[in-house]
Amino acid sequence: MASSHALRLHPLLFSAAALPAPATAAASARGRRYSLAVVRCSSAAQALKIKSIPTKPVEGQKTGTSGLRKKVKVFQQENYLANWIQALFNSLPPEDYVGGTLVLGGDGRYFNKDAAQIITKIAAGNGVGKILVGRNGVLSTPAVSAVIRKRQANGGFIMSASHNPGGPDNDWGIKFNYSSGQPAPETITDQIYGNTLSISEIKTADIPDVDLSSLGVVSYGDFTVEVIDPVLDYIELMENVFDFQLIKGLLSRPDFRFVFDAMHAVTGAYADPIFVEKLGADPVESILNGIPLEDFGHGHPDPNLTYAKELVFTMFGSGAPDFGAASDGDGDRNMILGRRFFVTPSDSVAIIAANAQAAIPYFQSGPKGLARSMPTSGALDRVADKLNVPFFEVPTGWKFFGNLMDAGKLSICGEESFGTGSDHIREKDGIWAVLAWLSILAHRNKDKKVGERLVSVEDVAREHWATYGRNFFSRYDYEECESESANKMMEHLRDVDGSAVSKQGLRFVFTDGSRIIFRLSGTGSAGATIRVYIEQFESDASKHDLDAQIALKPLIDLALSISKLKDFTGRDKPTVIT
Ligand code: VG1
Ligand code: CO
Repeated sequence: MASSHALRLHPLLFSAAALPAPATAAASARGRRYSLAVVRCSSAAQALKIKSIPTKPVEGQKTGTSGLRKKVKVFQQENYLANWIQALFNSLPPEDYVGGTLVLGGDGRYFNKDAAQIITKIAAGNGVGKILVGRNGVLSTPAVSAVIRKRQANGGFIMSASHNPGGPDNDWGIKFNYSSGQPAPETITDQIYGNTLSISEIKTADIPDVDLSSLGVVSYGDFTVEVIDPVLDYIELMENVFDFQLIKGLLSRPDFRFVFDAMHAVTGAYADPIFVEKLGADPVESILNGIPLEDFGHGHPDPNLTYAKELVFTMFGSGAPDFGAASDGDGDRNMILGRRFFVTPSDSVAIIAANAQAAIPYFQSGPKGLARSMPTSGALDRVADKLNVPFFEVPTGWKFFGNLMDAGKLSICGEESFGTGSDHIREKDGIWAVLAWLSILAHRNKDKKVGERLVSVEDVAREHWATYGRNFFSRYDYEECESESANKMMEHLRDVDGSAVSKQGLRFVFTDGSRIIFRLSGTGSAGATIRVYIEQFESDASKHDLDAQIALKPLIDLALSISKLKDFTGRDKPTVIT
């Protein structure tokens, strides 16, 4: 098989132009029931004093796949963050922020508290009317998107490096979302970068640090900061999208066991109020690592088979629960597991799309359209075909889905990198994906009596493959390789057919539809991460049982040999296999 692939490969370049258009947080989440009693309200009547601080450009402030991500120590350099924030205001039309409202939140990682004060003061210094900030600066990425939309804000800041580790020696990041709740498009991020290269002045308000620890409103002249509950708006939205009674019926069954791993990251603040308090999951067994910590408990908050170790151990061990899930640093990714069964994210989005109309009230008229990022497997394409709805392929990164959603053409979409979501907001949404899966299982099992065999996660996936065929998929990540050798490897691959450079990566598509894709990550903060994506379709149900690593072995071997990956990088094993 490998040699026939080798003879018929057609390297294609992917071009964007071709496309259609902390402990305290958990405690405060619990405390929200009493929150109305502690609302502060104060104002300092005098006019706001604005200071102008001279500054110099700093190199390297170009945003990647999702915002600006660097080591904390880099962000702690004088004016490093302030420069970027001021460059952002210099890039936006004044009518988009002067007198307007911006949302501010983050995943609770180290440096967020300092950053929240810096951002608030520069926003005030540039004429922003109001900052809506999550208590203690906490808001998950999907919650920021939800709050922007619900409160009709002009945009918002997300303080997070997402799945990258946190703490004084690790990563920090910042991202700006626009009024639809969607990550700023490249036109804006390119302008911000341009402005970081010529910046000479930072405008900041001369106000004291704002107390973000309790709910309330405080004003300085015309500028207001409102500290909001990080969970309430988001829960309300989830209750509108899903049938909570249906899910509660499943989670309170004595014969269904559920576990969610918050990885000591932001969803720790959301998991208990949603899964336990609202939906009746077991308060003792169901939440793992539920206390958000500034360094994620020294963990790597990336919900995959390598880094979500505790969950994987639980779900693949004896006496495993029926359903397991995890989310990342900022709560936008998800991993779905059944008992001793991994649902690959490319399959997960396809399965959610195929079952959405039946199981999720928000989609009762059926999805309007479906979309995936380029390296994500074609499983979703087959569902779009069958449902007879429009289908779109976009480059890697959630910012490319928003316009299609705003145009009413897209309801459900996903990325192979554990990102799944819909047009209820403009970000991928980890808890949404978990609730979507629980809805599917609840729907399938709603008439099952206790003691009857329940339809499992694995059953749902196998049925899906039997209907649509199986797109075997795997991704190999080689993290923190030496940048120069990674670039040389990509150049070597381009030389395979002499094609031009494309920042979206390089893909080899075979006549049977199999694909090998090579990409360099745009979210790392040190060295280069090489991603190799491998996909092969199998319609024959008798072969669906195969382990993906076995089914894909010939293609994987071919990918490693044509890229000469080992020669270039010296790596003989990937850091992460999905
Ligand atoms: C990765 C993923 C991409 C995702 C991005 C942001 O980017 O591959 O699909 O959109 O992270 O996700 P890259 O360039 O490293 O491959 V998150 O949860 O880190 O904001
Ligand atoms: Co994330």
